[in-house]
Amino acid sequence: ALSVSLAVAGLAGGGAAQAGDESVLFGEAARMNNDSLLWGPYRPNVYFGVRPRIPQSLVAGLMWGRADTYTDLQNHVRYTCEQNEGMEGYGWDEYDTRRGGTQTIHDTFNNIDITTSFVKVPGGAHGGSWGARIKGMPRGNAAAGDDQDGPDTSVKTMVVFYLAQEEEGQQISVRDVSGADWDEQGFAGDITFAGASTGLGDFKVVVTQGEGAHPQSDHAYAEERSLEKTTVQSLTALAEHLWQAKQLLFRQIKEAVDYVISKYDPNAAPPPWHVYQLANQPGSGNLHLVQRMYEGPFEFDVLFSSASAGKDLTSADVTREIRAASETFGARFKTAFRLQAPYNVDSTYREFAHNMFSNLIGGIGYFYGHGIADRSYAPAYDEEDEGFWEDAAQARAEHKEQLDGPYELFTAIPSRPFFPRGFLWDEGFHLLPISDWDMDLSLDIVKSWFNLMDDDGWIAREQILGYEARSKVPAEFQIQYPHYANPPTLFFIVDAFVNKLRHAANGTGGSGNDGDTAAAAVAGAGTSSSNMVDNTELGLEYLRQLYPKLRKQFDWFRSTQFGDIKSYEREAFSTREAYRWRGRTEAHVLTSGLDDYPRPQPPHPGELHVDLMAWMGMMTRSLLNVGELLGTDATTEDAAELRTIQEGIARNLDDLHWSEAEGCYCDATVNDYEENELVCHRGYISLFPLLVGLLEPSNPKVGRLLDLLGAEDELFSPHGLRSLSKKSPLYGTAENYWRSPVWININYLALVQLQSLGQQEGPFQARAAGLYNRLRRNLVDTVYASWKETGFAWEQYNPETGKGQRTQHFTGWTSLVVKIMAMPELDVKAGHVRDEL
Ligand code: 6A9
Repeated sequence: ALSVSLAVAGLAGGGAAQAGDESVLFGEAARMNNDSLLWGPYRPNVYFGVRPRIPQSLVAGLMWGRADTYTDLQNHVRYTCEQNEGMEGYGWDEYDTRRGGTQTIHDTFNNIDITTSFVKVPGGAHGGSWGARIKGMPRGNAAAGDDQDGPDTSVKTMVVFYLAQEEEGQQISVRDVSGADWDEQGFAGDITFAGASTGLGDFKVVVTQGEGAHPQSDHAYAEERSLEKTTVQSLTALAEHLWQAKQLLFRQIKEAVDYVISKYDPNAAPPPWHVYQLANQPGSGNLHLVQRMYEGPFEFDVLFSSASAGKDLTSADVTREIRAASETFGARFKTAFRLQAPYNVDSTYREFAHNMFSNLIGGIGYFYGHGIADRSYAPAYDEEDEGFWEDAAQARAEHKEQLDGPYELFTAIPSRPFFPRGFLWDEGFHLLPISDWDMDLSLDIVKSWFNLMDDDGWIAREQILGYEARSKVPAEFQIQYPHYANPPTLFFIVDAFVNKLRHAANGTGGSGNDGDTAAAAVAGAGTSSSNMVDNTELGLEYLRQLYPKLRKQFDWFRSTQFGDIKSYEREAFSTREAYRWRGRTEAHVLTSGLDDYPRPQPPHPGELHVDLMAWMGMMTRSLLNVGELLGTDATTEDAAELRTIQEGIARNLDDLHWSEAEGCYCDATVNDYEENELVCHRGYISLFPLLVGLLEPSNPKVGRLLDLLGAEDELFSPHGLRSLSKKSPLYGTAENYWRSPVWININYLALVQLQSLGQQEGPFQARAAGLYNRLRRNLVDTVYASWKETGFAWEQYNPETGKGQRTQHFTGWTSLVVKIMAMPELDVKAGHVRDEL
């Protein structure tokens, strides 16, 4: 309990979180709560990398590659996650942020399966200790066509594990070892490093000898460099270069190669696995490369022991913890996600669900560094005049962007190989399954995002923090603009939490999943999983501190994304509620999240966007809910104003955006004759007020929207809801990103609303229940089939074939499939439900 109240204290700091702001980020108080979250594979952009949630600290990572030929190793050393490296699937099979788990990497080119297990052991004053077990198991001998004959034990693999110290002025040193284990050629036993850093205190890292055979070389070079030995190179690099560990490794390998070339005739060179062996140069430095050459299977451990834990971690501890983590994971998963028929019988569905969820939660990362923003606040950015998008483009070209921050962010990510960084509206979706598993973890991430909010209430849509993150993004996409929004989905988590607290207060134990309570029971002693759901007082305190930030973001939306309705007969509207996404171009409204979804053409400053209006309605409702639960003076004072806004939104949604002719909601614009006009591109946008739950079940508009949603020649496909109606002239055109493909996040929203309609009395109950059951199965079956076939989750799904497409290994909101599997099938056969069908 103590640690939780301290964590809550961390939220109190106002304004943007700047590095060095002790109260918000680095205070001892915040650190204590961090304990069970301190360490993790928080570098999701690499196949396996460990770091703590501390800005400049110890980081570790793994690289490997096949060393059978000279060119194999040059071109196929694996480090950062990349698409199209011939991986036959990789990722976490089981992962729990507070304990650890196991990842498998099926590396077909290098003909090896790599397993990385990671476990944490609490203890001491610095976030405890951790262990990693790295295993390599050669795959079948494909070249010889005998896949079935078991592993190809002749595969030669170079493995490099590295440790780097990002903190200036802090070193790590190889500890003196007894002469027996060590000579100038390398190490024969365990290798021990010792170091210290501000956040971690003193620590020790052991890379164990482990097991595995080494390749042979009968070349004379063997006198100088023994393949039996592990070599260590201790280097000193510029701190900002440390993330480029692979380049630094290759620089050292080149030295080794040059040495061989200088010594031997190229026609009589040693074999590649010998040539690429690093010279053994152990010592002190901020980068230590530990290299081994293996033939066949191998295994070794990395044991990080925090000195204050008082006890060194051993391989036996790691073995025990890996087993315990796996047992706990399975038990906890069953209570957090009760898979429902027909997905509750076949164990491959369970494996699929474990995998999807573990990749989401195992993809959580910690990012630190500067972002880039254009804070020029140029007049053209007000986007007030006709032709505004051209003026804005001009202004963007003329203004110099600046470094912003540094900031830190703890967040899940959409995709490890392609988008390994925070995206604002993706995050609300990521946290939905994560909050079923560990609400406190979700709340910690929400807190991290709200600490990024600037004094105006703006949070940048895409968080590209630091050199490493920026290296993946073309320059023109790096700049964030403080007048650009993105859907406020973090409010989903606020809602989920408010509901939990309400149920806890009523003693009803919560609806749906009881993940937290159950999980806490299963996890038992030893994990410091604070629980703000059970401890209502702490939960309320968290919300009391978050509320002003939520309100501030809401005010930012209202003051920057307002719609211009002066050309409308304003008296007709109870308030001025009308909204427009800023930052649109002719082709894109990236800020809406639905990038190329068709919008009015040409863009017009009088344009109104129905999806944004719906999001504002959702935000208003959410603020009211928090306020009601808290019942503080401030929230009571806000309530009257918020209710007026809520009524205004409800009314203006219908007055400004509903088309009776089309039977759906539409964007609006001002046409050539200065008249207001609805622009209806039937698809996701047409459904938005329904998707975020703003419509009463008895509202006849619901019926019209279900017509659109359920029509097989419009949105309803065998693989989920299409983003645009199949009948739309723009269906599947141009970039075709949000113009036909099936997206799981929007489908999930639809499913939740269909379920709710299907469970309550109302004129559309039967229809909604039927659509719900079919949509649910279509979605799960589609994501499952592609996973079965390719080993991956995908960014979107083809509405015709159901195949996953665009970004591979998109483990972000596609993981919502886990929640979908845990949603109950509705009994449409019962009573009147059947009659209406
Ligand atoms: C640009 C590319 C090598 C696009 O999932 C993240 C976002 C969503 O928020 C959004 O709704 N994705 C969706 O329409 C991916 C955006 C990636 C932008 C990266 C640079 C690098 O090129």
